[in-house]
Amino acid sequence: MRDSQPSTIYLSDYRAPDYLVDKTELTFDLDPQATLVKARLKIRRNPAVARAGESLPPLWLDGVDLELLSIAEDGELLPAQRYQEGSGGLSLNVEKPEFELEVQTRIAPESNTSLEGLYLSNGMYCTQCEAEGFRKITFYPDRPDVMSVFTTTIVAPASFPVLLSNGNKVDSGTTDDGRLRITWEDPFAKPSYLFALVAGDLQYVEDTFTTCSGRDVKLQLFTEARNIGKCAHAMTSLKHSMRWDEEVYGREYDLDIFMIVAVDHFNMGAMENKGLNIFNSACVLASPETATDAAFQRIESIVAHEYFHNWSGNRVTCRDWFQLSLKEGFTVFRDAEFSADMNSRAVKRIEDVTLLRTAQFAEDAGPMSHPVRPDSYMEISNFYTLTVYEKGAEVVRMIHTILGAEAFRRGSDLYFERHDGCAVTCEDFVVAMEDANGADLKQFRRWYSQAGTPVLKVTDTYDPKAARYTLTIQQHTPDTPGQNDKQPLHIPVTVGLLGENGAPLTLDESGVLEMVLHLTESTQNFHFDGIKERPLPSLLRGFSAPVKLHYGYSTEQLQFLMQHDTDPFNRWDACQRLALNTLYTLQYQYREDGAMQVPEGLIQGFATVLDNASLDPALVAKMLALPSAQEMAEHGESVDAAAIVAARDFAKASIAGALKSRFLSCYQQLDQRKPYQPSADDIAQRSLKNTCLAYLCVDGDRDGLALAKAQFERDENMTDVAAALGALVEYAPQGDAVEYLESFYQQWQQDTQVVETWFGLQSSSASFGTLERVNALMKHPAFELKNPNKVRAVIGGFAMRNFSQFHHEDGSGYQFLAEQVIALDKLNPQIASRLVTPLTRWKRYRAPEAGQIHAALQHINESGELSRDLYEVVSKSLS
Ligand code: B3K
Ligand code: ZN
Repeated sequence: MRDSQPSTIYLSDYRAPDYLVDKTELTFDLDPQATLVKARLKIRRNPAVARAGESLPPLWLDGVDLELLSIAEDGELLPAQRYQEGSGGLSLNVEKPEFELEVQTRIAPESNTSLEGLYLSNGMYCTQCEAEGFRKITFYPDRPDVMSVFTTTIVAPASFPVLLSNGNKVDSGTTDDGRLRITWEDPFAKPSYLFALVAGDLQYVEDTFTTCSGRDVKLQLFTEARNIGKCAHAMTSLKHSMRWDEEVYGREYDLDIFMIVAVDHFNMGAMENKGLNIFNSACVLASPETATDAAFQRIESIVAHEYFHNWSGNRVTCRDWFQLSLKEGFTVFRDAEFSADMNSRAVKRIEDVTLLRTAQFAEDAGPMSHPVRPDSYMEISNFYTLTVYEKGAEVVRMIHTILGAEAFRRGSDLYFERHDGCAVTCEDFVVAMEDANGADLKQFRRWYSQAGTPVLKVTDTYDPKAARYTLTIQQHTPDTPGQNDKQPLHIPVTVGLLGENGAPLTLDESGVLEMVLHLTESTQNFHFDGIKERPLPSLLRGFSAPVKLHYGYSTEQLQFLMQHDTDPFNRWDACQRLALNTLYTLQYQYREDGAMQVPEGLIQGFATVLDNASLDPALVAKMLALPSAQEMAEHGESVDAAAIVAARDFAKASIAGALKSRFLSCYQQLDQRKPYQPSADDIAQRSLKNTCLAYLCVDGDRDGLALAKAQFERDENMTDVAAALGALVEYAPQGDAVEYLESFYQQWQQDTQVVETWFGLQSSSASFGTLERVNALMKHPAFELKNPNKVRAVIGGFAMRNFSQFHHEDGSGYQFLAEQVIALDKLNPQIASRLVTPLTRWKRYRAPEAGQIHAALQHINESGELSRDLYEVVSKSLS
């Protein structure tokens, strides 16, 4: 436990900066243990807060893990009494309103395992500064509302031929002692969190993009030589993103060069540093032989996300970190729409909603629950959450739904024009949307400040005489830590009505078949006139708001919607509801007397879906996938992990048995040999084919396993190979599984990304990924506790994607995770704090598990001094 509690920072305490930094000149003399950093800063009193005749306040410079070598003002070394070095920074007594400060510090990138600031990855120097990493590089007002023009000079031995930073290269040469020296200048003022530096022995691929105004932009993707063949997909994705942002948002790229660098050691997916994006290798490198379709699609969306930040994040940035969703929610919405345009819109929506329902709703209902714009934090790194990102994107999507596409574009144009070059707030975004359209989003703003997932209860009545159909919708948002008595929200509910023959009914005299209901009261009635028959409502189409919706659909009604709804998302949703209802029944039966039986309704429903040749195969694959155990745990109270596992296993086996011949013929029909393309159509076909394969292998079916073995050995592309290997690992006799895994490893041991896939397949396998095997994987020579991807694959795969083994009744999974979190916290607090998430949900579980999980959390809490990151999550979870 800590001696002193880390302090809490409040949004309400925000003050504009006392000083501005007009110019920042940095010089790095790179060395693994003793990098010298010289920072020359042109500083002036912020006129917005200055008062006539005032005495000048001290200047605060953030600084962490820095060795201060010297500090000078206007060329004169400062005496010790002019400044005080304290924990987290340095305070300088200021004597004039404008001056130049020169600070020299020494840092040790090689010892930096937090992967924040300047660090080494496979011998390559790289940086990660968001949110507060720049203070680990030099003393600086490390806050996003201080925007400065940066010039960066890098000096390094000749064994580091590639030296990169933001902006344009303006000078290069060699020093007297033969080292390389390169200077970069970024003409756009930016906050320190967007600073980046890379130095290494790297190769690159290059392309050109001609912008809408006819400027040529050089595009370069840097990676270690062994990965140079894996860059094509990211480059194509980048060009698609650049064109899309011009066409859909009117946003043109601004510098003459755009660079991406792939790095193996990275805490998250990627980072949008101005002109020099740095990516986790797994989120940028791909080839058909080594990457799955899911990886191809992830790369496309992350490349787009980081590129889109150039406007939503960099040109217009956040005033303070409470406003994080201003850039992240908006940019996630932008990248989701891009992916929807490039691939299947319905499938993209289904994937995003699944993530929201499984993980964001759980966050909203857990101890770390916070609004899209949090009010307080101890450690900002803990607030890069699904709530800020995914729910934040839903909030932007709802504005889009409420205003309509054209009005939304007017709003975004005004937002970019009004705030270009500024650090602003979520409120500024909403005001721009209102001002551009004369709209009123007063009540809507509550989405930014109220935490928790709203629950909608819908009932209906039909009056045949008056031909009037009425929907009554009630809303309620549950209390969350620190927030009680929520006010009603403005919730857009998109609806359609289906007639008895399945055809859509017109909803008003204008003949529309779908409309947005604006729910603003706690309880509200919506009337539809001229309705000649009792309709079946299709509610919350496209998941028009991030809420839980209850309407008493019968099994027959859900089957009807699965067949007839014109909204593909709601077809899938009807199928999910049917599956969830079934799984709850099975869970109940399992607890009662263990005798389970899958109702005919679900099997019939699945059969109809498989037989419907007109459906997109990717949508069919999604419909056939049972809700995950994690999602079931999220929907339930007093969660019984064993019952969830038993219910899912039983349902899977029953469906597999009943529909075996259908799965087989569908598999055979789709198993066409053709060269790999990551196109939407081909991805859709492979996803349905491999869904069928997984069902065919359930319970070790010999015919199914033979198909999987053949597919594995054909070795055509990683999507098919990994799907086949996954099925074999799960269902083949364990001795065989070990052999397949070994031959796979022999083939791919040199490829970092494939080895990560190999780790993840094992640790997340319900039958194969026992704690014993996971412990063995952690001793494998390819495992590295200092590499977040390996940690996520092995420990994360087990704790977050292997429900049955992690929740083993002896509690060993929880103890294991606690030990790993304690060890990781000493190396990389951000990763430790993420990984502890499954333990924070202890209150949802029933008695034995809840106690065991709580004990594991207590153990972490008592293990010694925790990082601020981990302390915040653990202490909030225990309280
Ligand atoms: N902005 C970065 C995230 C930085 C996370 C720092 N802990 C990536 C992104 O959202 O685009
Ligand atoms: Zn982002």
